[in-house]
Amino acid sequence: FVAAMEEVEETYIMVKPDGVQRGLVGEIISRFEKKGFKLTGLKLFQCPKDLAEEHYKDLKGKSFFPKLIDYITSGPVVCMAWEGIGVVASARKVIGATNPLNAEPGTIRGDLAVQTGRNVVHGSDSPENGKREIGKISAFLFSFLFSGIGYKNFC
Ligand code: RTP
Repeated sequence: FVAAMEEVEETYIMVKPDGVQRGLVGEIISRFEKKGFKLTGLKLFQCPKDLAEEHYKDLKGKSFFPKLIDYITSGPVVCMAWEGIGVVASARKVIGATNPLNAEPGTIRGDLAVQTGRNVVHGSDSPENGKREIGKISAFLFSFLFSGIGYKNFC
């Protein structure tokens, strides 16, 4: 059913601390802009431990979970909301495989990273998680930094 593939979706993209420290924010934004997606929210912020744990709660039992939380909270991240037709799956393709050594050339991780534990960027894995992750981050920033600004307009 073709129409289902043409739905406008939203996804949560986060430049991880290594991407920010290496000066890759512009490069990453540029790739999504050139693809044709729309940036609808953006904020540089230091992710607190509890929000990082909530974001990665599905991975809580994994052996690498403590290292993952240390990594994500090791410096500022750039959190973004992006909108577009099929943006969730397409953004995952633009980002590439979790292990950068398996990521195709032309993808962000394929071109810019070598280690799973330093893989530069996150993208939601489903439209439901896109909405959930944007909702969480918006609620967090709204309550701590901004008042009177609506959902998604967290820049
Ligand atoms: P992300 O959520 O960050 O977009 O990554 P993903 O879907 O491609 O991969 P996922 O399996 O959800 O893992 C989340 C992040 O955890 C770190 N990780 N480390 N074996 C390891 O040391 C390991 N495996 C995963 C990575 O930073 C991965 O992106």
